[in-house]
Amino acid sequence: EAVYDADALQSKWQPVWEELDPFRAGSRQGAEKRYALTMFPYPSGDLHMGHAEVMALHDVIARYWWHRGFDVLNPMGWDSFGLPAENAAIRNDEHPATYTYANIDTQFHSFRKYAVSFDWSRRLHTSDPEYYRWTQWLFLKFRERGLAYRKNSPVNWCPNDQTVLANEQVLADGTCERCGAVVTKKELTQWYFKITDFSQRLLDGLDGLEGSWPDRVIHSQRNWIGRSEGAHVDFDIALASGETRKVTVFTTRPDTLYGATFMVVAADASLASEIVAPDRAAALSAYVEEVRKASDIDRLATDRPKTGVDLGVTATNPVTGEQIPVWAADYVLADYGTGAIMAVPAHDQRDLDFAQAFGLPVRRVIDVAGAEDPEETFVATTGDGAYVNSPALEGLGDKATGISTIIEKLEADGRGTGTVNYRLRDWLLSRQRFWGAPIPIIHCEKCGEVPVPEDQLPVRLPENVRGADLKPKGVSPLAAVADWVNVDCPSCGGPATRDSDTMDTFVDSSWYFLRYCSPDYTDGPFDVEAVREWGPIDQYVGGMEHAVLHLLYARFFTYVLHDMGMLDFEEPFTRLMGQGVVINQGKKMSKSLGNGVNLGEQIDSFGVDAVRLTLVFASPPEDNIDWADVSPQGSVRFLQRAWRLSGDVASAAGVSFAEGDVALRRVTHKTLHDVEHLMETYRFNVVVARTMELVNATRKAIDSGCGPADPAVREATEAVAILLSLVAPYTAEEMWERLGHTPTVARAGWPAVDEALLVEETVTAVVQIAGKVKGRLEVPPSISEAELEALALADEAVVRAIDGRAVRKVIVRAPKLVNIVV
Ligand code: ANZ
Ligand code: ZN
Repeated sequence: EAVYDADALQSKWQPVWEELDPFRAGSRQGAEKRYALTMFPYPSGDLHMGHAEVMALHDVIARYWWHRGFDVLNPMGWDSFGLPAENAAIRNDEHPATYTYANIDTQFHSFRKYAVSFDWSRRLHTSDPEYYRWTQWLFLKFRERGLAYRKNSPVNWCPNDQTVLANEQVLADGTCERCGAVVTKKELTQWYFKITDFSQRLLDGLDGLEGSWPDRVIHSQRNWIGRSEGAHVDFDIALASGETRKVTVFTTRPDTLYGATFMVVAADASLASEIVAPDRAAALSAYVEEVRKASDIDRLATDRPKTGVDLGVTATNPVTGEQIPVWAADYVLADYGTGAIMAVPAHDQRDLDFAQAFGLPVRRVIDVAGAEDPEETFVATTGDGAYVNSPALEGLGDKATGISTIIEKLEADGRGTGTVNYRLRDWLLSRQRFWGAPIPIIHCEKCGEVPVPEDQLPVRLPENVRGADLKPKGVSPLAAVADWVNVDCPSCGGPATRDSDTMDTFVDSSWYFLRYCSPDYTDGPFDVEAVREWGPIDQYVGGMEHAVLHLLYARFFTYVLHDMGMLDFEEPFTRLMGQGVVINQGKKMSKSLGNGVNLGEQIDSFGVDAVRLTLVFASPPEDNIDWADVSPQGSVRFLQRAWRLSGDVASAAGVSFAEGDVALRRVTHKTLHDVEHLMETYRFNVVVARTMELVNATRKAIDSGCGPADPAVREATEAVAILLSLVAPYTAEEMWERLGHTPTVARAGWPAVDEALLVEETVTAVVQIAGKVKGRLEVPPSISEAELEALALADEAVVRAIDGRAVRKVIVRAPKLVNIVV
């Protein structure tokens, strides 16, 4: 007898599929189109378990769509700019392209072996000049629309990677997303995308994604955009020079204005140094030195001892007319709101801590029932209550009325306005690194910023750079490449220099999914018609570490391209599936723990199919998978069992019965029917479980008499092959061939479910009263005694026959007989 040999199946079928090329998008003319997308990998090393998991889950969907008759676009490429290639180039004295394209090649071959149903004709690499030409073009278009601009401001700086980082790339603990170093601040002139123009639209768009995107992703994006309603309130500051300067604060509680007993401005904002009294200036600059070392997270922490500097000037509270002191402190951030706050110590704990530390006055303006006086307890009261010490508000019923009343008053007096504030900041896109798309701008002393003319794109990266040339020095390595950086100004022809920064790699990945629709297009980043055909993406699958970064940036790009008239949709990803991660022995895999699982070794030991099946079967997609808890060996055994069915059917071919075993047919059709529903809710692990049950039922049917030649056995085995093709393509293809079909099972189509076979089989139960038949019930054969008794006693004919007499005894023989004694 033949043996199941995963290796042999892989070497047999991989070349056949490569020849057949069954997953070409557009190969099913006239069919409804579906776009399945999975996040493209970064080419560092070979594919790992994480990739294997995402791709296995993603492929279940794409392959299912082919079976269901759709014309499917399922492309793959590489997010191939970025730091690891640059670091490797420094180590190996090479150009970053060497590492990048070598790894792409390795990963490509692994993908092929792993047998994901990609359309490889659409492959792209973001580091190819043909691609980044359009990244640069988009940058210029954004700039034309005022959505890319340069400004000088304190930015997040990673001292290890020697580059700036976007806010989104600084983790909650204030460290670099990439390398874990503590991020500091540095004053630099940098390029930004004006994503803040889209805050409200990006927020509104999330409403429509509810139910189609994981809740936690929607939630994190809402938080990240961080909408707060409140007011801008103007305070006049009497400067030491005798002049008056208007300073605006942002507050979510303008109704507490009567309790604003001092004002605080961000120590590191220019405002502080502009208003400080001359005799306090030295103290301020010493303090600012300290502040620059702290991360934003630390600065906002409530449990941190409060520090600050009295600026030696006073502001007028616009409703009380009082002169209140103005301080600079680090707990007010320079780039949030207006960088200045009115402090209401009675009702804000940070303000109260500050007041306590520096002996500043506290005035309660809300009397919260049952709460003690914050002036005595040093616990700020934040609950609702009655307004006190607030002439314009006393007697008002609630906070909302208080807020709207004070805003009306401020607006009438010309001292403030109601406003909405967002936490979202503009996207800092320049990076002082080499391996990215150069920013296509030329700086000319005479003309200023001059865009590189479109017909001169791409601005190619120089090739004569390697190893030590790439060492981080705080400015981009490109700045030192003289023959690259020095150019003639495109506008006046005079001497000029190229912008030497490159773009954040998240720019590259913000539009790649559009490029896939027409990867070789040369008249623009994408063919508008092709995207109209395929877009938006019906199903996106990827890691949830991108909840805010990539998924927010890609949405922003899509909104802009929509406004440019290039897209007719605003949201790029109609449905999003987020999956957990593969861990080992309860912990994240890591070099230091030595608990890494090598994908290649797993494949060598168990075969591609068993690894894929194990990953899909382990848990619902969103859960983490602990590799220590799963059994790839068990998967191999199951695949063998399934495969053996096809052998049995093949050797019994020729014999045929008219009907086939109905019980097995019911199992087959019920399975197919249920799988259709399980697919909609991503219950892929249950799909595998149901396939296992079908294999067992088929084996049982063969053994218990109907034999391998029964057409119901063939039908069941074909269904198994098709179901397995979603997760274990090699085994499924081999089964398909043994069943007498030509490849490929991937394009076999989904078997039609016979509704008649879904109706559960019933038997007739007879109900007797005093030995006479009084009723008949159609019941499932598995009905319990109790259920049958209840059904019988509720039956209309039986109730009529009992006619109100007392029931003395009920004898039940499920599922056939009920005898009632009255
Ligand atoms: C007075 C007040 C009284 C405040 C009160 C709160 C409670 P969210 O909701 O996060 O938007 N704030 C404003 N700008 C700030 C900055 N640059 N750095 C630190 N804190 C800042 O928070 C808005 C509130 O945070 C504002 O409302 C302000 O304090 C503070 F009982 O103003 B509030
Ligand atoms: Zn010029």
